[in-house]
Amino acid sequence: MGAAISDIFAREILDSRGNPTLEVECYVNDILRGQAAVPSGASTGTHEAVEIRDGGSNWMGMGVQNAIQNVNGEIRSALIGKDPSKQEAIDSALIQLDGTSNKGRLGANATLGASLACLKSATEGALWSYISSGEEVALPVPMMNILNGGAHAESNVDVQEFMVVPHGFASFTEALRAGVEVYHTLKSILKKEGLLSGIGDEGGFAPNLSKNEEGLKLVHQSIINAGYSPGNQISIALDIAAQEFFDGEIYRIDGKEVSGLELGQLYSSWLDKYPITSIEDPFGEDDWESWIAFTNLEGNRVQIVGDDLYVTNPNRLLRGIEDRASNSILIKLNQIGTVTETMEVIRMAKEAGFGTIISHRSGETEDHIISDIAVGTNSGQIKTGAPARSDRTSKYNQLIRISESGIPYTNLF
Ligand code: 2PG
Ligand code: MG
Repeated sequence: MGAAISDIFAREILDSRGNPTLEVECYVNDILRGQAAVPSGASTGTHEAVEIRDGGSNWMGMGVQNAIQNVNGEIRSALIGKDPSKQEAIDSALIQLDGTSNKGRLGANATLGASLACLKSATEGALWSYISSGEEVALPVPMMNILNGGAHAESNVDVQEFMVVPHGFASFTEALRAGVEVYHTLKSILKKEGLLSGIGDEGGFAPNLSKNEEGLKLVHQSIINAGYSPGNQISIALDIAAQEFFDGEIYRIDGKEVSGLELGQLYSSWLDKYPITSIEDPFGEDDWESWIAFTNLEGNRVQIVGDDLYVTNPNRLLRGIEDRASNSILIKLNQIGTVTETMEVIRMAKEAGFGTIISHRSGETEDHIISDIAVGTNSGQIKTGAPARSDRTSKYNQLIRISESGIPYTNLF
């Protein structure tokens, strides 16, 4: 008997924010082979595939019982008997079964859980190696979110993520150690200045600051105090998540109302002063005009990353490539809802010369499949939060394990 999916089973588990999410299991020839959990965003893009939540009073309306029923009913029936190594056939069955353009009927949380569980069940060997199918691989440069603001923190900071990017190292493990040392150094600086409060959803510190630029100063100082060379060894990356403070016309930042053009000028002034290598979502998700103007102006000196802009959707990415709206894309599997569609977007982005960053969500679980996907697709970069809390460290720890295979560290920036 050849390998065939014999059962698919979903259960409700908890994510890192204490909200329910799906964990899906895939059985092959009656043996459990793959188990995958689905993440969930807070600063979600309007154009993302739909995550189904139950509403009502249980779990403050956040339950996923309907999505679970979709997996344990329709999806299970559609996938039983399929060869787990035929990911494209599995995913096209899911897409057809859903029948909508945004996974709104079955839920992208249901389809992604099933799709990922099948991917994991297709190999007994290293998942990254299976995904790469013999192509060149490297360990990704991590973007480590050490200071949280925006929708991920109860602070007055508008910028959602201040990240350190330890690119100037010979190996992934040295780079990770440097990033961790900067994280601890930031903690001691904040403590000394009386700014240490709690941490945000992605494990970074979440102080109140007088201005967004203070975050840049603090991170820059932390790199220096930790003994590293800013720009040469460790740079700064930002996720502005500007949609969160955009009303369709005006951006509200630092207590001021500014146009897209003025916001771009603020970023340019930051680029002049700080070693920033990457800016994500500098403008709203449909403010294409500001994206295009800023990429035209600064695209040669900084990576400009579309997250809410593209939502890992091939049609939106195509527009961005044609219009040169950015030079890089953030990849989140649950924004599109299947493995195959995600792989297609990565391929399109690479062909266009775009940077690719595999990303976690602010609501995560202990599942570390994105680490294998980042290596297996040779994405070059991974964004997976602070080096703190198990929902974040599980990804870094998996990359440490993968690094033992002796594959090189990506050479970037
Ligand atoms: C982002 C993500 C992850 P969320 O905006 O890039 O950091 O946040 O999952 O809340 O969309
Ligand atoms: Mg983002």
